Amino acid sequence: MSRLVAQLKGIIADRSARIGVVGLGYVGLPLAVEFAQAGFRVTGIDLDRKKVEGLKAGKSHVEDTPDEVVAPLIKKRALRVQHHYRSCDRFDAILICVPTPLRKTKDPDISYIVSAIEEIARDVRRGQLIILESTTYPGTTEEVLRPRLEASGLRAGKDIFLAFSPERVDPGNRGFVTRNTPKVVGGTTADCTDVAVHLYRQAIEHVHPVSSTHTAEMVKLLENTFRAVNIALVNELALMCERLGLDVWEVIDGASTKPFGFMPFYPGPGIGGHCIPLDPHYLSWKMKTLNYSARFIELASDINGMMPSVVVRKAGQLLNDVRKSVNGSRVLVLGAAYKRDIGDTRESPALDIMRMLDEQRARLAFHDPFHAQLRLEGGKVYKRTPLTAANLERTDLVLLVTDHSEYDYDMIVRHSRLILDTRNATRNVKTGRSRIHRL
Ligand code: SAJ
Repeated sequence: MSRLVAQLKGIIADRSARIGVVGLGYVGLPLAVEFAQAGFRVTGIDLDRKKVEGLKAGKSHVEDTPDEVVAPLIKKRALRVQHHYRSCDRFDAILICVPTPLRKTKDPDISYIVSAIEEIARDVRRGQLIILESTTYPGTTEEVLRPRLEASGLRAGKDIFLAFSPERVDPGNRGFVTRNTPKVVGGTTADCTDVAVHLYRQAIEHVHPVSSTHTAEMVKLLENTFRAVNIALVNELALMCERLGLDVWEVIDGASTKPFGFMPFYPGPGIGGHCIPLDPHYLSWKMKTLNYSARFIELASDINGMMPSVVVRKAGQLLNDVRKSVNGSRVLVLGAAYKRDIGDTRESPALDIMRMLDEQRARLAFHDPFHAQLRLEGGKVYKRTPLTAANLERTDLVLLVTDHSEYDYDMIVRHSRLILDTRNATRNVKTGRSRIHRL
């Protein structure tokens, strides 16, 4: 082991290592908190001054990392925050957790990674460990981060240490949090992997080393492509069952009795969030540069992407069956978030569904426990409609898009004339089944 590796591992072990976390969103803030709670002095960097000022006041902007966790760490200065990159050379380890969105063309947008690494490279010094956590295509760490760091003349694996470790934060998951979600780590060299694993092992229960940064980058893309493709499979199964006159939910429940070799996914109104709709496109984009077409990813994206239209088509059919048109009908959309029990509406299919219904001139209303109002892409703002028996009874079609646990589904069915349930959320409601239609 080189003297530098031994030295870095030493200050990690005795917690004297200073840690910088770049990006204080739903990934970076919980990560910064874990290392601060493990006894390190941690500095969070986020360019959003409002977030930084809020954190300085002990206020958290991340649902899963509440004020009562953040405030004491800020108070005892175990966690500091800043809205600039000044003096990054004081950190012994820097973890980069910035967004990796898609452009409108569904091409990767790694501009946040590039600006972060260019700021870090300005102050890079011998002995630093830099780890990228943002989901990206295989090769990003070696092709984008490494050259910018080595422009300093320092060599990765010799003078500095470079690794990739995919984030696995599942918003709203109370069972799996940063500390107890296994962490995959791959470095530019064996020494890079070694020091990165050593760092994570101070704050995370299970760390799984892999042989390279490319491998670690690909692990994450497999995880989320697996989900996107399997969700698309059951969405297509729903379309098949509709044509076969079968109940797709019953078919999936039947298949789920198989104790091995099967894992249930469920149809829905489409896919939302910051991971599943986006991450697989990082892989298909990379493969295009290698003249390979990632057909599963493209097909999954097409099928998942058409589900909002399927829902709107079905809503139109149901209204037509009771001699009503979408135009002028009162339609109440229940749930705006992309999945149950959280407020996040990023890429939410509910927004697409509302936009299409609005275009067809439905008399649209919405309810979501996490949102008092909603602004659609075109700028139209909807105030939340109270979820009362009276409002349900005056609605022509109730469209269940997000199956929040707090909804009283018996009450909803009891007072609704017509329901399109895209999540099978009313499966346990015994009465009024004739008013319920599902995907
Ligand atoms: N969805 C379906 N049918 C399913 C499962 C999901 O339509 O059977 C929809 C959801 O409603 C949502 C979208 O797909 O709109 C994505 O759902 P998700 O459960 O994958 O939730 P995410 O986006 O929060 O995914 C996160 C991911 N975590 C990370 O990327 C670190 C994912 O890898 C996790 O597996 C997932 O949480 C989880 O298990 O809950």
